[in-house]
Amino acid sequence: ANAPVNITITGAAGNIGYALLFRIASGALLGPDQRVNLRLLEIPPAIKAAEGTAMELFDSAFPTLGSVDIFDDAKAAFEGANIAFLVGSMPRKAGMERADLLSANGGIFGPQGEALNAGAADDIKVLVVGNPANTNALIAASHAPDIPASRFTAMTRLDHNRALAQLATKAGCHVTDIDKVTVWGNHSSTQYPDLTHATVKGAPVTDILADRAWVEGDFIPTVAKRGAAIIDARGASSAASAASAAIDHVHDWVLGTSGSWTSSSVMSDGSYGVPEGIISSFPCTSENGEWKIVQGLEIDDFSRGRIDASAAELVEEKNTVASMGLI
Ligand code: NAX
Repeated sequence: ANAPVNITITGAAGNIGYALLFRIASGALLGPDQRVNLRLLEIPPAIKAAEGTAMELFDSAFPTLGSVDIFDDAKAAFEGANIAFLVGSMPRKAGMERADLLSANGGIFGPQGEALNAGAADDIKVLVVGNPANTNALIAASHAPDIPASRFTAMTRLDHNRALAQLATKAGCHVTDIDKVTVWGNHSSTQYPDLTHATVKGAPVTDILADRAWVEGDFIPTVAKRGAAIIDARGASSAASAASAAIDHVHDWVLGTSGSWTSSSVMSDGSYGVPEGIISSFPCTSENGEWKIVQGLEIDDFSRGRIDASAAELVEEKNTVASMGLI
């Protein structure tokens, strides 16, 4: 069998962590033949809860689970990590100023970037889930000069999956019939879920795209505001669907997208006029463990405006954290 893969999960005792750990341990991430060692990073008040989760992982007797270790120190938690899910963060709370939000996250993702730089394995792949995910990923990347920036990604796969589900309902098909959906930009309300190139069973969705009232008045806002709708319905934020999307993201990154594309927030190289040096969502394929931005897509005027607006928000976030000395 292959050597076990070391996977560090921050915020492991939180809601998403609880859903994510069991999926990883059960083999959903890397398949039934790959053993995984879990390294859980939490803050001291949540260590006891993490220990409880570790007891349940132990009790599940998963054939693919190697070990479970718990840490409250980032340097120790990232030592030897091949994959890191950065889930724990300081998301925006009611009444919180933007500057306070970004500085609190700088205090988390700066040191975590340094710890990854110091001790992670050479093939480290990082997925940032904790919000504001794209800018948190940028902060971590900027504190890890020895790790290629392409290894730091942020999660827009949940938005992508939400877009697939909405389109499948509209088109009366299954999500597996759909291809070439893209989420562009920031994991925020400015994100642009784009159906311009989408196909159902290989055919373009021309009629659906012509229904601008549905695309602009229903589809885009439903996808972009789905997080709030879930909170409204459940009384708690998306957890299992977020964990599932995190699994999809890393699964496809490691094992490849085989012919199809997905949405991943990666370091911009200037493709599609998105400024270099921000971590923005693009249509991406993965081969041999490397994301590649799909090239050559035609961008119409409507898409241009939406992509530019979301990229502008990311540039503004970048400028704010730069002015605070966080990157
Ligand atoms: P919870 O509050 O349930 O869990 C967060 C956990 O992180 C807590 O156990 C906390 O102790 C831990 N934590 C805080 N600071 C830490 C640090 N410095 N090191 C290690 N652990 C730390 O939140 P949950 O519902 O699990 O959501 C986690 C994050 O995902 C939030 O930031 C949330 O906004 C974000 N989301 C991102 C999504 C995306 O699509 N990118 C969607 C779902 C979710 O909203």
